[in-house]
Amino acid sequence: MNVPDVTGARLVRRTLRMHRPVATAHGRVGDREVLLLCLSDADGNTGWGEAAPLPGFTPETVDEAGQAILDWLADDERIGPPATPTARAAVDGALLHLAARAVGLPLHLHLDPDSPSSFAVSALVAGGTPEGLAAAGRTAVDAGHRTLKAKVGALAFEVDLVRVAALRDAVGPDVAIRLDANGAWDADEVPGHLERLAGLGIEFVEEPVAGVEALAAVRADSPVPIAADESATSPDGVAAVVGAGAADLVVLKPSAVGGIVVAAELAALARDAGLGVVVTSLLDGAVGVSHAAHMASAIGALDPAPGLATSALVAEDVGTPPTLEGGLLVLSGEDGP
Ligand code: OSB
Ligand code: MG
Repeated sequence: MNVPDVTGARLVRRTLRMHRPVATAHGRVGDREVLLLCLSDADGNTGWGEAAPLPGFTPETVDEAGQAILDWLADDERIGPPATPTARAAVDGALLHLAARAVGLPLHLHLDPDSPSSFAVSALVAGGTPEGLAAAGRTAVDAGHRTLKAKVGALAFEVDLVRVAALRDAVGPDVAIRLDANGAWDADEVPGHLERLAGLGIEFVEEPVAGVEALAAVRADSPVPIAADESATSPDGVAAVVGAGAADLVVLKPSAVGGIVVAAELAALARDAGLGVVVTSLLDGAVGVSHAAHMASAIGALDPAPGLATSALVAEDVGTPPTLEGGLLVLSGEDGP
């Protein structure tokens, strides 16, 4: 990376407020504190980055991320990036954003001049009841989405099966539906679950079970493609997934794995092994979603559709996210804080 000459820095803490908590098999994701880092150069250009730790999905607290960013700022030599992933995401994001602003380009065009400024994204649809999930699916499809994602694994499987069947019924056969169990299902029950879900036409299931070995065992006979998410958050994790044949795809959340640079490395590792790559958000604020979206465009990870429509779930954001127009995410140099 071409490191810009940073002459000023500001770190602010903000609250990211959701319309309502998002239910996952690891618990609910509600309002949380995030950090925004603003770096500037001698010409007055600014670049923004975000650290948005999420308990259960990232190792550090927001205070630890803040300290790691302050340590990085205090280190005149800038020897290496922060070791905590969300702090690194903020630092690398702000540096790349600053470099793009300094040459007057939206970040994705700075990273790859031929990358597209809009692309289709998956919508995360929520609803504990079959009717609720079906209604959310219809709303998303009416808004233009052709890919939907639903969380499973927080309720009894029989309930999830009825929910997903209602969603399929509501949106018809041509809309892609992906599911995410966040590792919650019992290993011995997963094959039966996947057999029964397969009839509903499922694009893929994320982390049906926890752990690389368990994923590999499940994938060997799975009628549904398997995606690794929590198991693929580091180079070692992706290598283990690839080595064990544990997944057909990896889900990469730049904000959780260490930012744009690390996520691009993980994507390359996965692709070199023939795996698909799905770029998603960690229910990030506007800056994190924007950076993930610019990266997805720049590395051409646009099919399967990135899971980057999550700003619609945010009631009070930390800036202006990329806009959603008819199921497409539209990037500009203006999205961000
Ligand atoms: O497991 O994919 C996840 C958001 C926060 C924390 C974990 C996850 C998510 C998402 C993001 O589901 C949306 C998406 O992947 O489409
Ligand atoms: Mg997931």
